Amino acid sequence: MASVNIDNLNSLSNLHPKPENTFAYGTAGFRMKAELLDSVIFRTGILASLRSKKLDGKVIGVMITASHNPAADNGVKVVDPLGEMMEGAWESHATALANAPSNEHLFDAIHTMVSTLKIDLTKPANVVFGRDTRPSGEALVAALVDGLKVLGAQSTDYGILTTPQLHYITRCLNTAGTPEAYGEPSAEGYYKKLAAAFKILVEGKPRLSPLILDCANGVGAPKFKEMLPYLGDSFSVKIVNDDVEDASKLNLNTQQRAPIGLKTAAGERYASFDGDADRIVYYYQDEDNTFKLLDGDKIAGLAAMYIIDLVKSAGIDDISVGVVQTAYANGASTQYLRNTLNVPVSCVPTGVKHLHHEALKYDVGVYFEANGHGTVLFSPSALKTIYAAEGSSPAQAVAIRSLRALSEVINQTVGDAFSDLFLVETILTQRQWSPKVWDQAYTDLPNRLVKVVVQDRSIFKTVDAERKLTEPAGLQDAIDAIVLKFSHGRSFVRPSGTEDVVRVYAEAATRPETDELAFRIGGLVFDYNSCGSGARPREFI
Ligand code: 16G
Ligand code: MG
Repeated sequence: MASVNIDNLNSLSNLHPKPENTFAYGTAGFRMKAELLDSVIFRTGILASLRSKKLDGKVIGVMITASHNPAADNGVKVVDPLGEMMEGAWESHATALANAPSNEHLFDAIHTMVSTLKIDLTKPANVVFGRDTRPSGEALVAALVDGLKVLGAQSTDYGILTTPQLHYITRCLNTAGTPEAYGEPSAEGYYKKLAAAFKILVEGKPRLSPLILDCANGVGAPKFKEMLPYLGDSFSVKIVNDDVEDASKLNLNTQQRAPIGLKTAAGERYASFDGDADRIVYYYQDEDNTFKLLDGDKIAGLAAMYIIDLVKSAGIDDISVGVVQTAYANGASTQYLRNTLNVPVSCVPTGVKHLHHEALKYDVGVYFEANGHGTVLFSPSALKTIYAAEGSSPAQAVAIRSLRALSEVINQTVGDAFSDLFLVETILTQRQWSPKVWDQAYTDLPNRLVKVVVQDRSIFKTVDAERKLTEPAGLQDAIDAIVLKFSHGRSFVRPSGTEDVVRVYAEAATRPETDELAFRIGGLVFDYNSCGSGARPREFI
């Protein structure tokens, strides 16, 4: 069996020494202070090469970004050939390579992978990569390029991109020349595809007022501007928070209110991207000056409502629509989906990969996390039906054309803030709805998130899509006993996958009850077997 050239590995690896830290490939890849990432990214280059060789030379994507984290952080994620997140089973291999304490251990870790996974090292390796606007990105790309040299991968640097653009390009490259060809593998190809579909979707409808779009001073700003010429007069937008030169401004947004420095006014429509443009939320200001958030749950409800209608109008009756949420979905949204729209709703653990996987089970699977990560997946058989349908009336033909365009405007690889924006804008334009009308579908129950700093979050074990704790023993019963006392009360506790904390979610009929519930459960967790760390937060009851 071929082996890795050890001298080549040693000389390259010596340029990227591993610090003492321990690394873990988690829900969103490796993510931490940028200065700690050099060796991790170098080794991710090796991992991506091995993944490509394992998949017979298929193109693997690597994205350097830390999404919504502060500018001083960075991170890296590996993208599988069809643009999905890397297969879960490989996360432990990524972690093993990242933690090998010396060059010799790294050599051994590579060979362990080669033998256990039966990787043929003589196969070609093809990798493409991109990065967001973080200043640390350039040096980290250099580390990645060195990593790619270890196994002689062919690679292409796509420069600065949004995360979903890199997912799109990866899929395009792997499907080129097949019946599933996904588009031209470039940012330009991406703009053309989305813009052409959006133009079809809003054809003949009066334009809405301009959308005020906050780009969090991240990569979404330059990329959305790049797209504008392709949209022509089909869409009008005013971009704010587009300063990518001053890194300190990246992701200054705060939760559940308008971004700092943005003065909102009644009658306007707003949206915010996160730092790598794979998440979006909408909002508006009510006449009585209250800030109203239209989150991922609201987008899922809007999308499901519209798609169900469109399928009906198209005269297609054998396509089932389903929605996937997490435990964080507002209880009122789940009720609306189940009871008003009559769609099946599944609940899965937090993290895009879980939602994506579940959504594949439906003909048309709408998935969104409340925090704005999400998309709509059309199964191959649904697409076949949609493309074969002819319609027996002009109205049916229009609906069929819209369904086809919808499947093009929505990124099928991963949640994408740009596509989700065009999805929402399509529906609002078709219906001529203001955000307020959209918001009237249902009223959110008040909800509250509380972080509890604990000594060891790994002692918290959940089941039932993170809605119930099995450990520490007895804690779930204590939570249930408190929740019972609150009207429309619901609360769950789960360890974070990205931070050293345990998160408490609570909702109840009124704001004061919600706050009380959240802080009571927070206090309960903090005190339980003395789990809490540091001073007991004063707001805990
Ligand atoms: C990651 C996930 C996101 C999830 C969040 C939860 C991806 C691409 N991102 O950012 O979907 O909502 O983690 O964080 O999967 P938590 O475990 O700290 O609550
Ligand atoms: Mg993101």
